[in-house]
Amino acid sequence: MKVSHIEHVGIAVKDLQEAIKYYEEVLGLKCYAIEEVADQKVKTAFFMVGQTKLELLEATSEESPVAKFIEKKGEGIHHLAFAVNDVDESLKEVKDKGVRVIDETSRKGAEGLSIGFLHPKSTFGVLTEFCEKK
Ligand code: CMX
Repeated sequence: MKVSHIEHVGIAVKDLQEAIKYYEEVLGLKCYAIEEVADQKVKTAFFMVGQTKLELLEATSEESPVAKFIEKKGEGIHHLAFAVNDVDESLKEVKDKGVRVIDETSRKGAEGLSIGFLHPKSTFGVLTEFCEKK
């Protein structure tokens, strides 16, 4: 597998519109897209900061991983996403090396990317995502 760069940093928020206001009006960034990812039970808002994206995440259901995260830990950094050359191959490779994967195979994430998650208990406390532009 090959990690090329940090694709995005995911930040869990309670209220997407309130959080967007902070990033736009205080930090002067521009939200370029808002997208609901039904499969992940989240609504996302994207900002470009140089080469890296910020992904704000609001839960769309109480069963959303983001709702559970906020309930337990409060708002804050939720995950780190690496761009890789091949998500399926990368998930298999890290699994073979003993890392606990959440997704055995890739699924469709925001912006049409192929994604897959590694469990934070196996990655030094950081929920880790692999992303691939198809
Ligand atoms: N970062 C770090 N640790 C986390 C975490 C996170 N984001 N989410 C959960 N944990 C920790 C919990 O604190 C808990 O630790 P303790 O046992 O020490 O208390 C442990 O992991 C288990 O957590 P849990 O609350 O019992 O939650 P679940 O096991 O039900 O789910 C996880 C945790 C990571 C498997 C689940 O959130 C998941 O599948 N995430 C991947 C999908 C996702 O997050 N989608 C939203 C983003 C989608 C997108 O970017 O498009």
